Amino acid sequence: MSLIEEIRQTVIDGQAKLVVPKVEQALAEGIAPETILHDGLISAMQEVGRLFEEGEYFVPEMLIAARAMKAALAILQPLLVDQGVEPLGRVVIGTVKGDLHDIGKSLVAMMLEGAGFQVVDLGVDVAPERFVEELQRGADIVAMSALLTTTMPNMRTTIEAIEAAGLRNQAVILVGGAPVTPAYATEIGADGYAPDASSAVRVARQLTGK
Ligand code: B1M
Repeated sequence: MSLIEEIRQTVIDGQAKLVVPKVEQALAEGIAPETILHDGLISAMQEVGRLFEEGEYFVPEMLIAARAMKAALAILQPLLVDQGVEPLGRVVIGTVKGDLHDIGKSLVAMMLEGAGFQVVDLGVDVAPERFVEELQRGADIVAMSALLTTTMPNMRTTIEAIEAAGLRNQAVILVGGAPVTPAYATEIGADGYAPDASSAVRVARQLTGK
């Protein structure tokens, strides 16, 4: 088994303590952080999702796999995020109300930061009023993530709350997350959609002209 495959398997098995030295070893061997991220970590979470769908994994297994993924991400973060760049704009990001999935959202936040945006991460289960409150402090982009078909409608509710507060023209709205589609983004009145964290940077730059 290659080192990347070992990292992937360690995340699937939820062994947070084992994954950390393996990621450090991979970096020491000169494997690119992006390769570790995509082929090791993200690929592992896809497999965890498949095991959950097939009834082999339950919520506790998903949770410990997520912990292992986060432990590994903490090592990669400084390498994926450039330091000391002049901010391209301010982004307010969060996972919408009712949704506790934070890994994808945190990756998007990390990549945007890496590209030079100033990022305010509101966390998970973010109520529409919290997005509005933070937008009132000034932002160029409101970025929303949803991983559940049941919480996707809260993106629309948040956009409606932003409109009701008279702030719709202050910032562009970017949405994403596994169940979200470009058609859904258009339907709810978002300005942009991105399927993954690196596209989120591209779309954010396009939307803000940076
Ligand atoms: Co949950 N879960 N989960 N879960 N979970 C999914 C999402 C699911 C697809 C699993 C499955 O059935 N195959 C399924 C959703 C089904 C659906 O709605 N269609 C599901 C379910 C059902 C649930 C519960 C309801 C289970 C239950 O309790 N019965 C429950 C809900 C809790 C809640 O939120 N209220 C639940 C709970 C959990 C845990 C807490 C145990 C844990 C999350 C821990 C954590 O985040 N701290 C968890 C996990 C780990 C998953 C899976 C396995 C992995 C998610 C993940 O981290 N992926 C997931 C299955 C899967 O995704 N294959 C699953 C890795 C991450 C890098 O990818 O988040 O997709 P992702 O982000 C990507 C893109 O989507 C995109 O870029 C990211 C990076 O490339 N992206 C954006 C994301 N946000 C973006 C925003 C953007 C742009 C791009 O712009 C702003």
